[in-house]
Amino acid sequence: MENIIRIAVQKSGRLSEDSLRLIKECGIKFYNGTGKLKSTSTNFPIEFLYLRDDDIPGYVADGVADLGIVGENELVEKDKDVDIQKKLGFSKCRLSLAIPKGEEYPGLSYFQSKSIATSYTKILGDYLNANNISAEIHEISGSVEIAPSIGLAEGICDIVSSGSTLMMNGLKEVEEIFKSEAVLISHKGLNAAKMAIVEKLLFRINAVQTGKSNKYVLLNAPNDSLDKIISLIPGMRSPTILPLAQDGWSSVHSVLNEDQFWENIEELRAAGAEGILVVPIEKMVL
Ligand code: PRT
Ligand code: ZN
Repeated sequence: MENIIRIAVQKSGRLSEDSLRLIKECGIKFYNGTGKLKSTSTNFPIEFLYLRDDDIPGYVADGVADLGIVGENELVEKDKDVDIQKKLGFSKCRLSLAIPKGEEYPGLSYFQSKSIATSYTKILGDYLNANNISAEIHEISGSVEIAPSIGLAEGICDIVSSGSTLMMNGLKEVEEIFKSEAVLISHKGLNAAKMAIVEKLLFRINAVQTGKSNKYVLLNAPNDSLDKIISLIPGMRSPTILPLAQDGWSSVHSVLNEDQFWENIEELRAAGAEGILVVPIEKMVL
């Protein structure tokens, strides 16, 4: 069992699909039939445990799992001692304070001596302490948004992404107290054999992420504007220039960050570029 790592992922919920997709994009094959609690990859030394997200930080801290994918909100709330290897860029959300929308909000002092319903008692408690507010924290595990309307609490602290759940429940967001996204965590003190496998996985995750933020761009350009166009899309080392069958024209191939492409598109066209194709990159190793 030494030369295999175990990763804990959410069994079903907002993190599961993106977690498994990322692993698949890394070229790691596995079968996750419904209802399975455990599976093993056929082409990479990794085993999967399918768990509730609440349990993932603890399993990784205890070393039952070597790695885990979990939201930062859950990780910080559970207060477990693990290493964060990488932010994964999905399941982005925020933890916010909200109050009934008709209430006037003068600032954080609003919450002084009030009651707040939340599932995140640690993050909220730390935040209120740091801001010298003393409020009564009412712990509930779900449907936090209905607490004010049924008289359970005066405000709430919960995860928000689009904000529509707050709106539907007659609440307004007044303070963002924590920003979260999915993170890859690891057990502290993994041995060298396991760490080598983790490094291999990280290498692949980086290649997938770098590929996603870059595009392969192909365009046709008149030869007399090539210098200008090359300066706009410099590429990894330098662009590839191939002559077209038509005299005086070339095809230019380059790789660039998508934002950089959009920033330069007008100048590229003004310089005579045409037939511009932007193609996704699956993996990219720098
Ligand atoms: O069963 P298990 O315990 O594994 O799952 P869970 O029900 O505890 O968690 P799940 O699957 O709902 O969420 C997992 C993680 O996804 C969270 O810990 C966050 O890190 C992240 N995440 C991202 C979200 C949201 N977006 C989100 N919108 N978690 C919850 N929500 C809920 C929020 O609580 C609120 O009820 O969605 C509602 C708000 O959404 P909007 O879009 O209306 O603002
Ligand atoms: Zn949960």
